[in-house]
Amino acid sequence: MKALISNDDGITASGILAAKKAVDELCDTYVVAPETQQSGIGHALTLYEPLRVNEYTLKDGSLGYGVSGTPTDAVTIGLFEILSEHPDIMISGINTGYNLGKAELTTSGTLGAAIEAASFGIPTIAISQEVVRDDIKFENGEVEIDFDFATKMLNKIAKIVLKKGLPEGIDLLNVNIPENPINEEFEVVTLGKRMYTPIIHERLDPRGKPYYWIGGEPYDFDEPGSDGYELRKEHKTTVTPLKIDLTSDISSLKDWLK
Ligand SMILES: [Mn+2]
Repeated sequence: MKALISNDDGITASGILAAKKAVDELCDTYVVAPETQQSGIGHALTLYEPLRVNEYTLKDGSLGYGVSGTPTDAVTIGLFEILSEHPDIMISGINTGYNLGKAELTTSGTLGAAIEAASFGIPTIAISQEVVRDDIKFENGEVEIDFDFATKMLNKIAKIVLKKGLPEGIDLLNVNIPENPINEEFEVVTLGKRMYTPIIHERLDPRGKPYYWIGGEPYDFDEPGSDGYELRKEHKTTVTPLKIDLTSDISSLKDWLK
């Protein structure tokens, strides 16, 4: 069996090796990921620049492919240039920092890569590790994070996906790993409300003109049963079933148009 592994933190990030380690015993693994930090890039596709693919020796000595673009670019090149056939599973992550709630999933590059693979019918897992320390979330390369528990949980759920595929109507899974887990179970949860209140930082450039930097403050805990609550407050490993089809209620729109 084959696994395609990508991420949005870049090919040199520690989390991608942790994902590879989780499925190395189960599959032939192919690591194809952006060369640079792409967090927040969502499902963007590069159409106006050429893309380069460079070979990297990963820290476990294996070969990886770094793509000079977005997570979606990396998955596209992985699927149609590097692999000769579709993989049995695709994994995006392990992201440094959680990916929670309705609003953030479309800006997340981790989810962008996952959605791209899932759109071809490949059973896909997006997986993210909660980190309480904000300063290391957007670091390139190696970060001081213990991914051992995340690797263990990913191995567990990947085995099920490889054996059974995903249930009918579910295109991909969004998994979040707590920093201080209380057990080794998966808690099935809904997407909660948005996780951050946007904050605009205005500063002045050396010529006195303002520039802006988007940041965010996390909301308080969400409702029980939602991903934000169960991960952040209850310290559970959460999994949300997702589908790509965003179509809403056809009949109510038809009525509304009358
Ligand atoms: Mn990221």
